[in-house]
Amino acid sequence: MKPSPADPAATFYWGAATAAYQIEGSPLADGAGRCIWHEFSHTPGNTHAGDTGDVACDHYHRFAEDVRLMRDMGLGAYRFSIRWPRILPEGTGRVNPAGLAFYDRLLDELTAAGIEPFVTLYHWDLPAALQRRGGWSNRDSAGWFGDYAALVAEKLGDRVRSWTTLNEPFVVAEQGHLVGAHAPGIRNIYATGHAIHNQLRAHVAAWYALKASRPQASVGIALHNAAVWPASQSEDDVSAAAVAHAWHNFPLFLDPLVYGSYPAELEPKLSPYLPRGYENDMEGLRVPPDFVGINYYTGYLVHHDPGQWIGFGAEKEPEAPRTAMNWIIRPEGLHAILSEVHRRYKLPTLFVTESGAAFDDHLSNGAVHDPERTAYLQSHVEAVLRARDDGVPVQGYFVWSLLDNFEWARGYSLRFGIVYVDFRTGERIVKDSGRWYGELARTRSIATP
Ligand code: IFM
Repeated sequence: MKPSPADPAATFYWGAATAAYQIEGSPLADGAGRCIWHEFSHTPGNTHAGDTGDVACDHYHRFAEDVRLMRDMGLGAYRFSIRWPRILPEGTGRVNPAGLAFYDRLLDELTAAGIEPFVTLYHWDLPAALQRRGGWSNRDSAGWFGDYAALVAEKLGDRVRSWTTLNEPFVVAEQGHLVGAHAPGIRNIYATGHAIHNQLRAHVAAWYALKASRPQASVGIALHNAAVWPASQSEDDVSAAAVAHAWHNFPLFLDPLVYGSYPAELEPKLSPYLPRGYENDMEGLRVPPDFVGINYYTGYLVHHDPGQWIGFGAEKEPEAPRTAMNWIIRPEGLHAILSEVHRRYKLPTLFVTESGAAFDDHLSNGAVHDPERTAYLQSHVEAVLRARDDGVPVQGYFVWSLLDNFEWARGYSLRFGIVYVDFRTGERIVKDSGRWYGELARTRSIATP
């Protein structure tokens, strides 16, 4: 069902999601600056087979074709991200008009196709120039991000109602600053704590900037989630699962934004690594978002593990069904996460901003038969609809991803798309799962109470 322009909340959005660095290619075209993923992926040894986002899906040149594809599939919404250094090559200061013009054309195409844009401001491509100044470890990062948000809102905000500030700030902090498997490739627990806290401050700065420029805008944040259950009912495993949940799921960011404090289960472990005097920021962080975006892929069992700094480990579960990412398939966890977000915060709107799976796809005779992905999507959509029936105000579902794309450190070795991309020619082929999802989007309209 197409959204009603008069009342964006009166419909349920069936959409698909992407991120700039993963699909656009041409990262330095027309005056754009380097981002941290450009530098990270060009550094030998950091990504599968040395893959980079230099070409990716060439969406930078094929965006009009991609919008037509979504329109023809019947999708009502598209979640994409803006690449900060396309617009501000050094991250602050000098504006690159050609970068703005690209997103302007994309928004025009979407508007003409009747597809609702859901814009994410930050999906991991920090301007490299800002990393040289300390990146998310620098307290000034909140101001840099707020200024960028204000610029985008002013220049592009006339066609955008729904803004996501940050995508998965937990993954930025953990994979980028603790594990070092993602850009900027840091392994420092203090940098991790600073990245968590400063991204929260940046989200709030952007929230105010967007509201100042576009008072009607709906502003939220998209958060990483993996459902966890204790491996046993022992006290140790139960409390390990509570810490795991607080650490990598929505509470790490929503507790500060809604209640002005870090989750109680976590704060004793986390506080030594947060910036000194972080307590003084907490009241200012209490700015409940208009919506929360739930990114959900997997769930697992947790046991107590004193050998880990955070005190938990994952059970092996050899029999559990998995995707090509080796992630366990647990649709019931999506229902559990949505239900708990609603119970704990009572925010007006939730979206599933990412949901999907990588499988080993093959193109044969011009078709991609991917029944596992269709089954995965079907079971997760059912979990969402059950949550809605229970009264959880979920307003949309975005498949990750529209296109096969650059899967970060895993490069092009994993395919998440509902549309197959031939990376030699750039050709797009709608997979069977894409046909199934398009049919759902065209025919399944859901009224909001
Ligand atoms: O590809 C990523 C995306 O950029 C963020 N969320 C998880 C996806 C699959 O790993």
